[in-house]
Order: sequence, then structure tokens, then C-alpha cells
Amino acid sequence: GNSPEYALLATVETRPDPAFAKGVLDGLAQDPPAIPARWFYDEAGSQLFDAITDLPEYYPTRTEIGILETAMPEIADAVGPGRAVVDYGAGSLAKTPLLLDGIEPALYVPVDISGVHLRASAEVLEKRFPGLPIEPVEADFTRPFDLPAEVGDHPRLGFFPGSTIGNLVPPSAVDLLRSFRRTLGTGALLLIGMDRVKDPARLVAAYDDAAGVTARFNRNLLERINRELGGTVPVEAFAHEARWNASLSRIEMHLVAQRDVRFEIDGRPFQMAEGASIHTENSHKYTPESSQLLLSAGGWTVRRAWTDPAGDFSLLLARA
Ligand code: AVI
Repeated sequence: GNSPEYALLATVETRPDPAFAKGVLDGLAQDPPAIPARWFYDEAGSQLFDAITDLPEYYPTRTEIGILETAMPEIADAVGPGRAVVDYGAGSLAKTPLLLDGIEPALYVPVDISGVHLRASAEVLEKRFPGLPIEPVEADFTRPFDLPAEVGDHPRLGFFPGSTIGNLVPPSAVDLLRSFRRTLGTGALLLIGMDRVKDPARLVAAYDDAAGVTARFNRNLLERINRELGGTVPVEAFAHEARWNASLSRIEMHLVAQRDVRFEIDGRPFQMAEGASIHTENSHKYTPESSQLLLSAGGWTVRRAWTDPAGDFSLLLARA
């Protein structure tokens, strides 16, 4: 039955996040309207993202895992043993074990804004790596934070796979890289995944798959607005679109109104004309040159870079 504890948990979890409300209302007030991609990842959105990573068109996840597998002996050589691994985003349970198996770390520091996510993944990794000290940090890693005392003088290795850096516009990406540098310190290493520029048709397909999973992921943002912010957004009136923006070297995801629409969010009225769009995500793609440039603007010097044979994705090792 429903224990009182359960009821309390349900209340806590459905309480609207004021930052989400602000992100949505401020974003829709912009011209053109744009809502930051971080708001995709509620429970449903995180599950849809997991489903995306299995799609035939979505190459980044499996390609990066392939690079980690193939290049691990070289990565281990370049990184050396005894590092404190700081894993930004609490760890992909597919990628982190490859790294921890490969490099003989001294300790593992997963960092995530969600304590629930952090504890769940730490529990899995504790079982998988029984001898490895794990020191989770609940923090917003877009800002510098203090490393746990256990890190001590161990040399540091930041791990930021997935090309998540690509979801930030360059000024924000540079800020994030600088903040990593502040947290990890001079002399630290950073292993970072960055997706590559390629045939636009393949890029668009990766973000507009035939099964429509990415479309559901995109539209889930509107459903989340309706669920959590008392929205009346007519979700079916919005079409998912993935566009390649060549001059800014990025895939953009949009939700395009298929007719004139009116709706309310948090009691506030909005209207959009047919054809108008809400810009929901950027996913920047890099060349070898632009990835080096971005990293160096963020205070990191590229030491090594690995790619898959087709050059679809890259894993870079940089030094602060
Ligand atoms: C999380 N991030 C790196 C993904 C990407 O490819 O930009 C998010 C995503 N959006 C649509 N498909 C995947």
C-alpha cells in the first residue's frame, strides 16, 4: 500500500522547480523563443535520451564507446595510474567502467546536480569496483566546487564524455572548461568527447530518426511544461525539426507551430503564429581545429586525440 513516506516522496518530486518555471517563461519571452536544453531531462526525458542512444541513426554514443575500448591502452599510457577521476555528470554506466577498468585510478569522484542520480550510479559502481574509493559530490558542475578532501594530492583527471560540451554555445562552453580548470587545478588532465562535423544528411538523421524517438524527446519538453507548470500547450500542434546551421556548425532542434496557437503557462498567456518555432537545443559539431581552439580558450592544451576509423567522433586528452 501507499506508506506515508511514499506520499511525502511523491509530493516532493512533483513540486514545480522554480528554476524550470523561470527558464521556460524567460525563454518564451525571447525573440525568437528558446528554452535551454537542460530542461529536457526529467524522468521521461532521461528515458527517451537513453532510447536515442540505441537508435541506428544516433552514432555518437556507440562510436565513443568504441573509441574508449580501442584506445584504452593508449589512454592509460598517457594518463598513468593513481589518478583521482572526476566524472562530470555522475557517469554513464557504459563509459565510466571502461575508463576505471583501463587506468588504475586511486579514487573516483562522480559529480552530479541530482543526488538521486548520483547515489544510484555510485551504488552500481561500488559493486563493480569493490576496492575503489568513491566520493560522490552533489554539485552544479557548471560552477567551480571544492573537491572532497580524499582527493588530496592525487593527480586529477576530469572525464566529460558524450559531447555534452556541444550543447553549450561557445561562450558558455569556454566558461565550463575554465570552471573545470579551476576545480581540477593546473597540471590536471581532461578526457573529453567531442562530436565531429560530417555530412549534414547524417547529422540531421541522427537528430530526426525514422522511429520518431527524438521527436518524442523534443515534444516531451512541452509535456513537461504542461505536467509541472500547469501549462495548456497543445503539444500535437508542434512539429519536431532538426536543422543543420552550417555557419554556426551546429544541429538545432526546434518545435515548430503547425497552426496559430494560444496557450497558458503558470497562468500567463502566450501566442505563436503558424510556422514560428521554439528553439530547444544546439548540438555543436567540431573539426580537429575548432575543438583545439575551444579547449585552448578554456585553458586546456590538447595532448592527444583519438577518433573512430571513420572520424565521426573524437576523444581528446588535454592538460590544464
Ligand atoms: C546530451 N547531448 C550530447 C545529446 C546531443 O547529441 O546533443 C542530446 C540529444 N539531443 C537529441 N538527441 C540527442
